[in-house]
Amino acid sequence: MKKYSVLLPTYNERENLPLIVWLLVKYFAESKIDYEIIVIDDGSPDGTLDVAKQLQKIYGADKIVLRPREKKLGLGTAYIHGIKHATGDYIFIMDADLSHHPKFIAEFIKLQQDNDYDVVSGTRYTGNGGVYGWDLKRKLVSRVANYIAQVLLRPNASDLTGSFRLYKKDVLDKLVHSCVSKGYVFQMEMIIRARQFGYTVGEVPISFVDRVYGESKLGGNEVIGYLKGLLYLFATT
Ligand SMILES: Nc1nc2c(ncn2[C@@H]2O[C@H](COP(=O)(O)OP(=O)(O)OP(=O)(O)O)[C@@H](O)[C@H]2O)c(=O)[nH]1
Ligand SMILES: [Mg+2]
Repeated sequence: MKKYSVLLPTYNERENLPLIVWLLVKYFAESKIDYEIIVIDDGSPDGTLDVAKQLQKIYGADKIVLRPREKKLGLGTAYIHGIKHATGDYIFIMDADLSHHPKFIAEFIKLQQDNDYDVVSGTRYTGNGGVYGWDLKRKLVSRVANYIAQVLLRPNASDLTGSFRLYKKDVLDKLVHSCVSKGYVFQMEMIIRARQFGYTVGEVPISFVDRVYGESKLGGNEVIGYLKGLLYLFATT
């Protein structure tokens, strides 16, 4: 039987974590799929880690695996840290803030199995995919970020900055270690590198819903970091 690991990076997600974990457990249990959920908390000041410990008591240490770090070290390295301990054959990466709904997991798994894809990427920008709850400015930032990357890098994937994806374990391993970026641009670099290495990428339309609880971490610094990373990739790939 195949096992799926879900990597959940968290920073100040104490309200969201119990809900996302409950939904994941429900889905995997109903589908009779073997799984583990790896929570990578970066020293959240809101006490997310304490919540995660409670969840571990409820669902068991084999299902909820805690891989905390001392402080906020960024998403890119959080994934590297998380997969070091992953025991699944396949790895889901998703946000812990409920923007990514576990109901789409079945479609990821099916598409991967039917085509033996190396990567399946959730996309907001084709088919039934979409974004809900963002204001115009935020939508524009996302669209423009995606568009510039499309023009410069021609990656053959419709949603480059999305972060709801399924990988074969060895593929993810190779990709994260070949990526140089640390911040938001990381997700885009992963897809670019996947193409570079000749991995196959499938896409599942997803609806992305803006977070209800907690605060956004997207600020001017992230936007500048993204543009820098993009130009770097443009110049080097
Ligand atoms: N471990 C860890 N997790 C992080 C870090 N930064 C963000 N996260 C988590 O990564 C996921 C995505 O971050 P978000 O802040 O939701 O980013 P976003 O979806 O682009 O923006 P908003 O939803 O508007 O905040 C969430 O689960 C965050 O809690 C970090 O430095 N370390
Ligand atoms: Mg979010």
